[in-house]
Amino acid sequence: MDRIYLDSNATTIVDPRVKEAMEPFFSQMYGNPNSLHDFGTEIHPYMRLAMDRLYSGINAKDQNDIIINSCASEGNNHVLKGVYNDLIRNGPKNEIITTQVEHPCVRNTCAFLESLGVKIIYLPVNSDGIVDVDTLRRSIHPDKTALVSVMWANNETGLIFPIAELAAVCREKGVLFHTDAVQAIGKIPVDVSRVAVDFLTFSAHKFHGPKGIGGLFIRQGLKLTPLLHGGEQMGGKRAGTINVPYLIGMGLAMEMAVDSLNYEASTVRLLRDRLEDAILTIPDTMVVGKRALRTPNTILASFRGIEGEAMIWDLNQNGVAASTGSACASESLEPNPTFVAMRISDELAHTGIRFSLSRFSTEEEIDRAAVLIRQSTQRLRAISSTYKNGK
Ligand code: 7TS
Repeated sequence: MDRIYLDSNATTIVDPRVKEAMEPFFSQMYGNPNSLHDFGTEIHPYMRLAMDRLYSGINAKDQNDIIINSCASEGNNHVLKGVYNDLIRNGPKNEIITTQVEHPCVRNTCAFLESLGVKIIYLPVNSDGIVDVDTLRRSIHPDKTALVSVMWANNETGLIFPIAELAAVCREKGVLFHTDAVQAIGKIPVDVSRVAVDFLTFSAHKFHGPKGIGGLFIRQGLKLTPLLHGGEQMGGKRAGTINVPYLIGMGLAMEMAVDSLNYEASTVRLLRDRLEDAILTIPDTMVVGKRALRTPNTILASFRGIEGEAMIWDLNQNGVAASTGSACASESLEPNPTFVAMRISDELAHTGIRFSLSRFSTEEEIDRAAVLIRQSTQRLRAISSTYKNGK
């Protein structure tokens, strides 16, 4: 039986063309790009091409910076801890604003900064599951707020936040704005020339590139204390020998992700809607967030009487890979942050189950998954006392 992968918000298959493009940089062109001999310098044009692809992928001008790093968790840590060092520890401000539904690498870094005395404001979400622009506007204290950090699209629900408007409020109030765009790149257009973001993070493995490499966009002229001190790589902004094969892969993956945006918005969206329609024919089921407000590939569903973890286990037994939300939090049986923020945990199960597609998902897989999901709910409800008693 062929397995069905519906966990593309956790990670994606590396596109075979990306893998092929990386190949020569392991054992043929393996020099350190900082070396002065040919082994080092012959790599430069390939790196330049990869960087150009990253810049044009998010429509960034050359005067801005994209720091290559190991993952989005690193990029997010860099922004939060860098701003802490630059504006809070050594400066006049003492507050960071974020949301209740950020990925753990933002929320837990904020919790760490809180332990150092920083005031963190966790913005709630509205009944649509997104942050209101007015809520942010009311929460900013221009003399105290050092940074606002709001994700572009949510990893659990796919809900897209009004980043252009949120960034504009921050610009107007003179406050730095960061967005974690991990779940937006390759799914919806991301254009830093139109949106006033100061910092933006992304990660190659979410758009069919390799794991272990990401990028941090920094708007021209902004200073950010490095997270890693050491050599002069990345102009002194991030020490450590760059992972050349992965950078080459990430550049191509970015170009292909942007080229595939129409396909995502049409075909992937249709497949997602097909699966969602099928899921919604199962009794006592809900999907979080309006379709039009979500990235085209994501469904967070809740089935009354069924905890997400139980269903993941059951589906996995039957060849379907899904998740409750962030794999980074999957050891703990905590409710999804979105469930808590939207106060929906009491109505249905405590945890939802996320199905996330990609451009590699097929119609045959979706139709097979729909049947398997229905069967799974029937099996699990037959043994669920909360379902039987609650009815
Ligand atoms: N930010 C968001 C919004 C994410 O979804 C993830 C990974 C990260 C940051 C971390 O990225 P990394 O490059 O450090 O791996 N999210 C998930 C997820 O939803 N399920 O598994 C991983």
